Amino acid sequence: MEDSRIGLPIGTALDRFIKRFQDDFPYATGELSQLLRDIALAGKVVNREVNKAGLINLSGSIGSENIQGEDQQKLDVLANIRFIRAFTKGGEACAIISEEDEKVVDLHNNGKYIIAIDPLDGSSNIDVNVSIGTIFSIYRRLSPVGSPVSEEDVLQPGINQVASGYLLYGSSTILVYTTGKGVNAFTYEPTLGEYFLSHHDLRIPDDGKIYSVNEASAHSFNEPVNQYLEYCKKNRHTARYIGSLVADFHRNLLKGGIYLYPSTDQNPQGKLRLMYECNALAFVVEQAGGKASTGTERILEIKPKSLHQRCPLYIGSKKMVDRATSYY
Ligand code: AHM
Ligand code: MG
Repeated sequence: MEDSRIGLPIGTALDRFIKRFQDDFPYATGELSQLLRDIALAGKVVNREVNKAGLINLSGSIGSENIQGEDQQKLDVLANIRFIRAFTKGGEACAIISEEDEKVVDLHNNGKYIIAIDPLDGSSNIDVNVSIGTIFSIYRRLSPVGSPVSEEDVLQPGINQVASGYLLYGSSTILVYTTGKGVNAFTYEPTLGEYFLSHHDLRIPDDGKIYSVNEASAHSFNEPVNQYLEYCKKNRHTARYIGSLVADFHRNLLKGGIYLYPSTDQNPQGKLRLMYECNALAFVVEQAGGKASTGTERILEIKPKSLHQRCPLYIGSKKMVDRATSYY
């Protein structure tokens, strides 16, 4: 099956695809391509560890807590190490913002890119064989190479992303990313150790019937959210909630749907993190024709004030996000 628009067939290996489109990237020096390769490679390593987690007793808590006060799972820590190692060796990134690290990881090199990453999202699902994922954003540094990495470099709004995406370790492992020219997905073939183009120029359906929200918190949702949930029920929508953002998002991307994590009494700003969860998926969904909002504001336009800032998230099919936010 040859895709006439890009001249590359479904089944093209990731590396070949990246090479073919390298010149389309902003600045096109090959470093962004290399970063994507680094992410894909570290993703293979994490995929291997995720797959054997039950076997070698890697899963479960190690008793320490990360800076959000959440239980840190062993695989969270491992995934963080794998990705940071890949970026350190690669040399294209100068700084990393990670869910697992309180401060910016400054690599003290001449790299031009800043990475924001949630190395293993949905980690409470590891022990029960449910899909989990890695979420990443890539920014260009604003200060000149050679100078220290500045706060400006690190706290950039999502609209500045040059690439973003995620790896979903699910029934199969898939890498989905955008460099601002549509969204492509590559399914991992473990026996060959290679990713192949499986979804070219992904478009999220404009409308859908699936809504994904942790409704156990409905008592503390604000009125507009509950009004929208009422609408979903009256209009025979379908509730689907895995509890792994990447997995819920990916299903909705393919089938049409909306994912909501509004503010709650426990998490007044919402639970999800702007810099390494919301922005990356917001860039992907917009590139696929969907929308991402806090309820009142476009996610990609928020100017971050801190590394681990949270925000409410409404993300998915355009018409569903428009309807959900219309109650505000
Ligand atoms: P994590 O980064 O600690 O894994 O938390 C983020 C996860 C998302 O993947 C998921 O959608 C959400 O938290 C589930 O939260 P809740 O259990 O409150 O419904
Ligand atoms: Mg997370």
